[in-house]
Amino acid sequence: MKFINKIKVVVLTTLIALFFTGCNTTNKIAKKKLKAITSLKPKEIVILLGARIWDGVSERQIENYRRVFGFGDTDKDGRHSKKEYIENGRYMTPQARQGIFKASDANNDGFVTQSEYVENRIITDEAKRIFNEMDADQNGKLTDFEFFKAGKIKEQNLAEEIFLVLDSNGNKELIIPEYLRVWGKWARNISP
Ligand SMILES: [Ca+2]
Ligand SMILES: [Ca+2]
Ligand SMILES: [Ca+2]
Repeated sequence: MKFINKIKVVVLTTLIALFFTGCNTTNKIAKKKLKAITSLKPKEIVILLGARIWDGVSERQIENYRRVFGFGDTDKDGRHSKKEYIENGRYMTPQARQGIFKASDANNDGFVTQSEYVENRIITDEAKRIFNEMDADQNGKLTDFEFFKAGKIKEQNLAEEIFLVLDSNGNKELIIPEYLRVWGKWARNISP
């Protein structure tokens, strides 16, 4: 019995050691690969990809976003609660609304104010438009080939690194929610 326990401990220790070695190796690879991208501020990356954020949106469009915000703010306190937006929302799935709510709530206080909402709409609507421009076959998936072919980033190393970071699950193609998770942070000048 004691012998078995000893073996268990040895196996466990080895597994833990292997796990940490694995993590270290991954970190080293990530650091080694990401060289060109580290010379840029997060926001500079989306600008290279064509983002203009506040400069790319008309006063009329902003007004429209504010109006849409107002429809969801049923108690008119100037912010969306989780109940107002996630539970009582009508567009998309509750899961999608939860993701959007979390991304919009920039200061993480559990409410989305009108300005947080408007900023998120500006960032994501523009990001989706840029995604669709690059998605040459219009199938809703942006492959690494399509991304490079779009030619927004001239420097190949940098283009590869940007794609690598956007492609969270490493399958060499991006879908909109995956792409927006990273883009949303970059556009707010936060490292993903
Ligand atoms: Ca409200
Ligand atoms: Ca908030
Ligand atoms: Ca495609």
